[in-house]
Amino acid sequence: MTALPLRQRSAWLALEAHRNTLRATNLRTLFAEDPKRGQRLRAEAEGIHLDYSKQRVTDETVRLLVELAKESGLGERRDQMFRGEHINVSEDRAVLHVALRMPKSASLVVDGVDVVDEVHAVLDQMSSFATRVREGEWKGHTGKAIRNVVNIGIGGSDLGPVMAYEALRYYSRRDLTFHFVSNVDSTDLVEALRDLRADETLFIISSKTFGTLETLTNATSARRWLIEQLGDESAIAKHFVAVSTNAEKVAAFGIDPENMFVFWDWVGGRYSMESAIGLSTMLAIGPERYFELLDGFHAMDEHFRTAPFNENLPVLMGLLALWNRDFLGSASVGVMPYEQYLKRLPAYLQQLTMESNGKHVTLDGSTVDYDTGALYWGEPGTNGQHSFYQMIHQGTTVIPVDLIGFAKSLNALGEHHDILSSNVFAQAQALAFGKTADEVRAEGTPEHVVPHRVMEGNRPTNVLLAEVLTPRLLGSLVALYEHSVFTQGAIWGIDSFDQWGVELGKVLAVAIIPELESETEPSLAHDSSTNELITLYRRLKRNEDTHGN
Ligand code: G6Q
Repeated sequence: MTALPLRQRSAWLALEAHRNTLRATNLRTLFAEDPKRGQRLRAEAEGIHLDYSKQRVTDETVRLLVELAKESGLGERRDQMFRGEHINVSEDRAVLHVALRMPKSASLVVDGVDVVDEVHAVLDQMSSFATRVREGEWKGHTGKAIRNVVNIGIGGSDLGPVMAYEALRYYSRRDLTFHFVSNVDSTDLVEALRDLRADETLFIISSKTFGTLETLTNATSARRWLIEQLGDESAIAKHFVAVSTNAEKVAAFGIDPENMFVFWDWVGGRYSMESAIGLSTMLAIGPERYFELLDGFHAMDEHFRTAPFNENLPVLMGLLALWNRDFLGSASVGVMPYEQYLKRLPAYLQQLTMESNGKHVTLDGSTVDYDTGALYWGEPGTNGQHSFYQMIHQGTTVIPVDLIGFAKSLNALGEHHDILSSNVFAQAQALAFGKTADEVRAEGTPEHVVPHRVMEGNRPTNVLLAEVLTPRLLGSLVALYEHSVFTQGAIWGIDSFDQWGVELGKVLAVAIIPELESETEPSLAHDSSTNELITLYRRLKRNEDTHGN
């Protein structure tokens, strides 16, 4: 049965009417009228506790949102993903990152091939390679063990590895150093290599297509650096490995297919951190811990696949995000991990959410008449509190926030952790309940300052709380956000797995490169602004005095 257009579905219409009645109340009143609200509006899965009682919802909102998910065919679409159907319609591909974390004993046959067998064959290859490097058995060209690992990749081939490395640093080998080079800005590569010895350095060239200009440019310069340092082209064999779906291009680059770790076109770049793209993560934390990470992902996948929607953590998170976006008009979401090791999580989630759901047409190509993906951004707490939280508390735009906390620190030190965690709870409290003029006055505030100190409150938060950051927990947390994104995309009826806007960027610059490089003045046929900018750039580039050296 095809669902009606989104805004004509009965649950959508009911949610619009319901939203209008909710406008008359606020979180202060909702909590005052319902002392058990905080006990009830919560959910848990795989050790991640979600308190959504400080969202601007009631039981009725949640009931209607769950209705909307059902009416939109979320369950069927989820099952299609798990069956390996080509739900990425614009690229005609299956979407099977869930297969990357299935246990060896599982089986998923797609187009006649058991993809779980293929996944585990690569995991075995990665494990044996990682063990050899970690044990010092893999020798570099001059017979030295590897001490430095440099991952070269961009977008999905960088953000996952760097986020996971930072997140799991506590569990990583400290006698190995890890560097992540993504930007085609030469400074990124030059600074990463500055203090490294080539004979102890391993490069992982991570690129699904092996055709990405930034990555190939960095990889080519890294290869030149290595050959210059070691004086021998054959050194590449011991110092370069590739992670890709494209064996021909890897071979053409000069990397032995023996040193290649494959993945498949059914793994999207931003969903690839636990494919062979995670090789740097496995080198850092070792195969055993890497499998714990996969187990965490898989456990959340199973929860998403089987739990009823009203107890399903990713479904609830997705529905709340959709509620804030489409019914309360919030265009932006802040993600604030109160865990230093998760400092790159906001950047990772930014790609996951915005590249997946920043779409303007539905699966059949019709233009949407509702808002899709929000802007995601964030910083680790409590640093954000001393800068942009001002706007979250008192700005004219309501910004829902996910606050992510842990009950234990991996580096317990005096009272640091309780101070940190108190901020999670206090921020959620202040955002929800604010401060009235009377409360401000009661603090002895002079009358002319009172309006400035009033906080209107009623600002929604999710609080996600877990015991401690482990590889398993990280897997579950990332899968939680992945499936929340899926839930939203399924209701919006968009393709959350293509990225034509990103593809555009890959070709646009290529036309301009020769115009910047050309020795002779090129004839420019762009718009007048682009022509002027290119001409100015060429003039400034010729002006040797502007370097300051
Ligand atoms: C991810 C995107 C994009 C991609 C990069 C790198 O979903 O498609 O971020 O990961 O453009 O692409 P390659 O891995 O092919 O180099």
